[in-house]
Amino acid sequence: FFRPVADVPGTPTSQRRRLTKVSVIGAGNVGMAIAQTILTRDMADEIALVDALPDKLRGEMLDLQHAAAFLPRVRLVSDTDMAVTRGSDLAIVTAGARQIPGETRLNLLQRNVALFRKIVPPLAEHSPEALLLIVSNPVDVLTYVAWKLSGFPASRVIGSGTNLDSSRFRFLLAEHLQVNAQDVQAYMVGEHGDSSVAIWSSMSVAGMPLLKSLRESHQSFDEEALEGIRRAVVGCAYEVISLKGYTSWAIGYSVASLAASLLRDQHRIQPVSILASGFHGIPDDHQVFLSLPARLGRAGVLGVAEMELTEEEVRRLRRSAKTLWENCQLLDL
Ligand code: 6V0
Repeated sequence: FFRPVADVPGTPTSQRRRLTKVSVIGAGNVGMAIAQTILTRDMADEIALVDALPDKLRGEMLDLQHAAAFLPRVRLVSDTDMAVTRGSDLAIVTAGARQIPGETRLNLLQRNVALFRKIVPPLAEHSPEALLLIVSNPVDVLTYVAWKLSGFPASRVIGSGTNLDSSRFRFLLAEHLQVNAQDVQAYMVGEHGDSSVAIWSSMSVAGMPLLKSLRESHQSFDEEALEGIRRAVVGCAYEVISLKGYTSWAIGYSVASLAASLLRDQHRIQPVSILASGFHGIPDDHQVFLSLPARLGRAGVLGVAEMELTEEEVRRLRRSAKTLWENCQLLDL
C-alpha cells in the first residue's frame, strides 16, 4: 500500500517507546465504562478485555472497535482466556456477581472470593510486574484477597476504594455551596460503602477550611447535618442501583482517573484501598485493606498522607478496620 522509503532508518530499538497495556477483567457495565473512559483518554496502546461470556465479550470489543475512526489508535483484543492479558502494565478486575438491590456489599463476598481464585493467580502469572487495581465488591476485602492470591507486594495491589465515595461527597458539597466539585477538597476514607468515614476536619474550598467558615457564618452545619450528608453519600449508590440496576459512569471515570495517576506517574493523592496496618492505630497484625489518601505513581502506592483526624474520625476508621478484618479472617486463603 505504501512504498518503503529506502534511506530513512527505522527507529533504533533503544529509542522505541515501551507500549502501555491495560487489561480489564469483566466486560460488564463497570468494566466497559472503565475501558471506554481509558480509551477516550488515550492512556493505553493496547486494551485487553476478558469475560466469561464469549459472545457478549466479542460484541463489546467490536462495538468499541467500530469507533476507531473517532478515537486514538488503540489495539483492542479480547478473549475468555486470561493469556490475552500477558504483559499488562495495569490489570483492572471488575468481574463479579453484581450487587442485587438491597444487598449489602459484604453479602457478595463469598460468591466473589470463589471467582477471584479463578482470576487472580493466572493474571499474576501472565503479568508478574503489573499493578492490580480491584473494583469488584466488596472491594476492600477483595483487594486483600487479590493481594494474598497474587503474591504481589502490597504497593502493587490497590482497591478503587473510596475514590468514588469521595467524588460523590465532593459533588454533594459542591452542589450545596454552588461551586465546582474540583475546587472542593474532601475525603471519605475507610470502607467503601456503608461504614465509610467522612473527614470533616480537613474539608476545604479554594484552600479555606470549610467547617470553620460554615460555623463562623452560622450556617446550620451541626453534627446531625454532617451525618445527613455522609448518609446521602452512602445512599447514592443504592439509589442509582434501584433506579437503573447498576452504577457505571462515575465508577468508570473514577477508575480511569486512578489509571492515569498510576500509568503516568502523576503522584496524585487519591483515597484508595491499601494495606492500612499501622496507620491511625490500626494494629500491625491486622492486614486489612481500606482507603486512605495515597500518593499514586508508576510503582503503585508511593506513600500515604498522614492526615490529622479527630478522635471521632479515628474511632470510626478503627471500627471500619475491625469489621473488615473480621471479614478477612472468615476467608480460607
Ligand atoms: P456485571 O455487569 O454483571 O459484570 C460482571 C461481569 O463479570 C459479567 O460480564 C460476567 O460475565 C463477568 N464474569 C463473571 N465471571 C467471570 C470470570 N470468571 N472471568 C471473567 N469475567 C467474569 O456487573 P457490574 O459491571 O455492574 O459490576 C461489576 C462489579 O463491580 C460488581 O462486583 C460491583 O459490585 C462492582 N462495583 C464496584 C464499585 C466500586 O466503587 N468499587 C462501583 C460499582 C460496581
